[in-house]
Amino acid sequence: GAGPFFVGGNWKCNGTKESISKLVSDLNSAKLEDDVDVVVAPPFLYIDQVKSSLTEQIEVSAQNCWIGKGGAFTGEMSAEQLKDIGCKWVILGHSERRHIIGETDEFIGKKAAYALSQDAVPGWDDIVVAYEPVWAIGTGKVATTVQAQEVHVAVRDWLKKNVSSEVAAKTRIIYGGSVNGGNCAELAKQDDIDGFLVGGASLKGPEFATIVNSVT
Ligand code: G2H
Repeated sequence: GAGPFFVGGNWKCNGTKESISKLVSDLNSAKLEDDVDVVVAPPFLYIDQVKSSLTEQIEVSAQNCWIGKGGAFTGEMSAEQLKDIGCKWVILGHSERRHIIGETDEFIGKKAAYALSQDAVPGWDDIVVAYEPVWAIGTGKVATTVQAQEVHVAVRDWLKKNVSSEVAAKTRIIYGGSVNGGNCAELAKQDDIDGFLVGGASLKGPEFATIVNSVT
C-alpha cells in the first residue's frame, strides 16, 4: 500500500453549532497517531467554526465544490473560495452526490480537474481515491477484508495500466462504508487499504480516534 495512512471523517449533512463544538473538543483532546493524515469534512456552514477551533493535527475538507470559477451559480461554492478560507481538501463524486443529486462521471471529472488546477503543481500526490461499495454506505454492513482488498488491488491495477506504476504505488486508496471502531483494525491490516473514509462513526470523537489509530 501507499503511505501515509489517511483517515477522512465525512460528517455529511449532520450537526449544529453545539454538537460540532462538542465533537471538535473531543477530537482536540483525543490522542492521535502522528504519522496519519487526518481530515474532517464538516458541512460548508460550519467549516469556519471548525477551522478556528480544531487542532492543527487535523485538516479540514469541504464535501463538494463547483466545476469552475465562481460567478452566477446560486447555491454553489468555488474551489477558489475553499482555498481562500484555507480549506485544502474537497470530497468529490461521493455516491450520495451521484445517486441522490444525479451527478455524473463527466460532471465530477470536471470538478476534480478544476479543483486540481487551483494548486500550483497539481499531481497524484494530492489525490486520495475512496472505494465505497454502495451497499455498505450507512447500512452497518461493512465489506469483508477480502472483498475490500480485492477491489483496492483492482483500483491500483487500473492506475498502473492507465496512469503509471509510480502513481499506482503512491496513490492512497481508502475504504469507506460502515467503518467503525470495531471493524477498522482488520481492514487496516490489508496491504492495499491505505486508510478510511468514515461517515457515521466520524461524528463520535473517541470512536473516530480509534479508527485513526488503527494504522498498522
Ligand atoms: C460512506 C461513509 C463515508 P458511513 O459514505 O463516506 O459513510 O461510514 O456512514 O457508511
